[in-house]
Amino acid sequence: MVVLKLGGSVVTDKDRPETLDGEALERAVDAVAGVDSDAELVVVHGGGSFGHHNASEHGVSTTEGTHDAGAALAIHGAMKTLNGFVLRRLLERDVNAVPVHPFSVAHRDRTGELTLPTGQIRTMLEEGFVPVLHGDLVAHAGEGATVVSGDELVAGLASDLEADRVGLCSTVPGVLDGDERVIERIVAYEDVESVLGGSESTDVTGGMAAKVRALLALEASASIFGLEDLDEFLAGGEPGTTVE
Ligand code: IP8
Repeated sequence: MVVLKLGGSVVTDKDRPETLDGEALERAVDAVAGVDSDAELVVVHGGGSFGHHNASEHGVSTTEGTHDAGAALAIHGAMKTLNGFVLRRLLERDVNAVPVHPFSVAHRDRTGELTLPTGQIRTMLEEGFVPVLHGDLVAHAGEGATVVSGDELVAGLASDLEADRVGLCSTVPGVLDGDERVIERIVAYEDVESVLGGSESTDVTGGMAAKVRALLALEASASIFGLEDLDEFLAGGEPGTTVE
């Protein structure tokens, strides 16, 4: 089973609110459409220019929540709009894609720990669907609703569904060293601490340091790569940086 995250900044135009990067999105869905229809694949996409500006407008982050239903609807609605665009393009290419909206199923406890049920996703996979999740809001005990990033969903899905492989399709070709070269393999955070920063550096919003730490904690082998390498990853290759 493969979990693939399409970065929000890959498939949207991050500089313009609620605008797709049409060409990049087409390229990404073409690659997904090339996957053998028997293969089990879960897709998660981020927000990019959808969701993030609504969230910051309303002062909502992964830790600061809102109790205002209007704000919640604006943020969740933006993410659902993007999810609709992604799904439509996948369906146009005969990918059996169906939506899963985390706001309806997941929650955080008072410590911020995420619970994401996956029985429905497992059943969708068994029935031949490709579940497509997205960064979203989640109900958060004591906070109202807070943001859950696509990266956090990927980590939860990969361990719960015992994924064999995890791919993060990003705007960069991998984790870069000080000379902008792709680091091929990371087995411990200390390997990259000098380029990504110490473990005390604050990075709750999905920067590269947070991604690497989350991927190191997984059983599955994970790859971080750019859009040009998505076909290779989906064909079983290990482009970009492998985190194991
Ligand atoms: O782009 C963000 O998801 P991400 C979701 O994966 C919202 O961090 C609602 C801003």
